[in-house]
Amino acid sequence: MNALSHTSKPDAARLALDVERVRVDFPILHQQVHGCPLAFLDNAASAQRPRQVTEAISHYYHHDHANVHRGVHTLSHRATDAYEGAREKVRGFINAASTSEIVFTRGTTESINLVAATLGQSVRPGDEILITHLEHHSNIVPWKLLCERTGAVLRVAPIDADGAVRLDELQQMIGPRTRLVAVAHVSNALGTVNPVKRIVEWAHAADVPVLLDGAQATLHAAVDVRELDCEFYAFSGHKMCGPTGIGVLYGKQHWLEKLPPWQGGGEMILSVSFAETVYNKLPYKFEAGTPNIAGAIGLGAAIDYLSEIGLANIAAYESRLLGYMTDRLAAIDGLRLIGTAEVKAGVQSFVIDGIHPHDLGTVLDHKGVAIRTGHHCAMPVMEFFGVAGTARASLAFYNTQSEIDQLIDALQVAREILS
Ligand code: C6P
Repeated sequence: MNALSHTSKPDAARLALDVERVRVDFPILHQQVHGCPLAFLDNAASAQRPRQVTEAISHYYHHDHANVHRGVHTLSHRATDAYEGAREKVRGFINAASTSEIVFTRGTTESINLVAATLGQSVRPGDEILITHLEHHSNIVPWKLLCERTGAVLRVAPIDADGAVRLDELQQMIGPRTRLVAVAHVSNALGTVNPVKRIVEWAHAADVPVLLDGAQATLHAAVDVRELDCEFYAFSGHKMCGPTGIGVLYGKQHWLEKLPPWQGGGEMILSVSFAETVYNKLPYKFEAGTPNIAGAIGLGAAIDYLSEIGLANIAAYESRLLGYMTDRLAAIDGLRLIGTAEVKAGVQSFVIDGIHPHDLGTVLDHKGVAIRTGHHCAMPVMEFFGVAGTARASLAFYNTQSEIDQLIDALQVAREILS
């Protein structure tokens, strides 16, 4: 059962994660910042890489690098095998039916733009794209651009004071003009986990496809695209212990087949003449140019790593850690939690009366604590809560309770200095 699901909880008796053992794999965590041990609590912006990922990348560059799908020589075969092997790992990780459904991109942003650009070619004036108020800019701006290009209308399902989507309203907004529902699986600013399976069911009842922005989901729990039944699922390697510059667009095969190609160039064609171009089969139709081979291999290594720890173990561990962090934050005088939905993953935003989040972030940095401050590329969320920005602590499975204690101690110091 999907651990980000609203219907099941992992079996606590089966779960175990030895955090001290895990931390050995992350050299970057073992350093001092401003004379204090680093407490890295900015994982929603980008998670850290274990040794296994960086070693897989350097092994590839030291032994196997060549261009893929192009050479008859040994190194090109090895590089192709490693690259396509990574695609198979991604397929297994999200339980897609076929590697044809796994398109490598630069990340979530590019994956969403790919769908907006290609699906957009058949969108007509008056058609509607439905998103929610808690989206990251990457799941807002491509749709706004599409609406400007086509005369379509962007509709936005509201959220409530806890930062949960108002589901009754969302369901009612799906109608005969809706061409796509595009929602975050997990909100980056609030940590809200959307009940995406239910949203997909509502959309499908009206024959509407669904794109899920999974940027903040894949590090925290198992994702099963066949169980979710979404048409598209977008995510980024760097948010799940893989490299930057690599990401994935999952698309159901018949949807990817009917979408036109996006970028043109080498690799995405079978034959080209000045009169006619025959496009390559899936997924290569959407992978123009030399791909990020090392990035894909690194992402494959990250998937191996996460799978070995076990996504159910990760979800259970993080859920306990998030509960501890939220309770301790809530006990601080003058601190307001932003994002208190019932089902959450890995993230807690907050503001402290009279203190600018950037000042807070700077004092925390001097205590070795890395958090993100600002609007988190989710300005409509900030506007809804009436704040210019928040401080946001975001967790990964290698964080510890003592790092959260360090955060709380640093916040107390910040309050004394800044209040
Ligand atoms: N959020 C954060 O600090 P890219 O940059 O393409 O890898 O991911 C974009 C993106 C899309 N959707 C969601 C829900 C996201 O959280 C992000 C990236 C980072 O919250 C950087 S702004």
